[in-house]
Amino acid sequence: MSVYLWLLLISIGVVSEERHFKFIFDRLTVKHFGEIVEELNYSLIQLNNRSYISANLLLKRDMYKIVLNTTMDFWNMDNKKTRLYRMRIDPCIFLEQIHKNRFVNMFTKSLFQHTAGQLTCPLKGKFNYTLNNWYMDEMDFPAFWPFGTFQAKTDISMDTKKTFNIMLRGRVAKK
Ligand SMILES: *[C@@H]1O[C@H](CO)[C@@H](O)[C@H](O)[C@H]1NC(C)=O
Ligand SMILES: *[C@@H]1O[C@H](CO)[C@@H](O)[C@H](O)[C@H]1NC(C)=O
Ligand SMILES: *[C@@H]1O[C@H](CO)[C@@H](O)[C@H](O)[C@H]1NC(C)=O
Ligand SMILES: CC(=O)N[C@H]1CO[C@H](CO)[C@@H](O)[C@@H]1O
Repeated sequence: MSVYLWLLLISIGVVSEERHFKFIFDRLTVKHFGEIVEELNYSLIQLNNRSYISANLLLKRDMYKIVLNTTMDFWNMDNKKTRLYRMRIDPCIFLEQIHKNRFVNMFTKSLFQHTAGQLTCPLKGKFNYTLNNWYMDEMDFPAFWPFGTFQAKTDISMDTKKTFNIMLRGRVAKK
C-alpha cells in the first residue's frame, strides 16, 4: 500500500471516529458597561444533551479599536488546573491569522462557522449581529479529551473603555 493511501486512511479514521465525550455549558453571563451597546440578548439552552447559545448584539456606532483579553482554564477530575490559553489580542488582526494554539483554533473555527461571515472589522454600528444556536461540536476536537470542567473569561474593551465581561462555564462529560 502506498504511504499516501495509508495516510489518507488514517486521517479518515481519525476524522470519523466517534467521540466518547460531550461538551456541556452550565453557565453563561454577559455584562456590558458604558453607552456603546444598544441591544444585547443572550440565552443558553439545553436540548437533547447539547448546550446551545444564541445571542444578538447591536452597537450604537462603528467600533474601530477593540481589545480582547481572554483566559480559559480546565480542571480535570482530580481538580488539577491547566491554563489552556491566556491572550490579549486585537480581534481584527486575530481574525486574519492562523494560530499556534490548537485549542484556540478549534474554538474560533466553530464559533465563526456559526456567525456566517458577519464578523468583519470595523464592527458596524446599528447592525444586528446574531449568533444562532451555537454549540461546540465534539467532532471538531481531538478524539481524546479528558473529562473535567472549564471556565472561559473574556474582557472586551472598545474605544479603550471596558465594554463586555463574558464568563462561560462548562463540563466535558461522558457521552
Ligand atoms: C442523553 O444522555 C443520556 C446519558 O448519557 C442518555 O441516556 C440519553 O439517551 C441521551 N439523550 C439523547 C437524546 O441523546
Ligand atoms: C436582532 O435579531 C434578533 C434575533 O433574530 C431579534 O430577536 C431582535 O429583535 C433583532 N433586533 C432588532 C433591533 O432588530
Ligand atoms: C485582562 O487583563 C487584566 C490586566 O492584565 C487582568 O487583570 C484580567 O484578569 C484580564 N482578564 C481576563 C479575562 O483574562
Ligand atoms: C427578544 C428579546 O429578548 N429582546 C430584548 C433584547 O434586549 C433589549 C434591551 O437590550 C430588550 O428591549 C428586548 O426586549
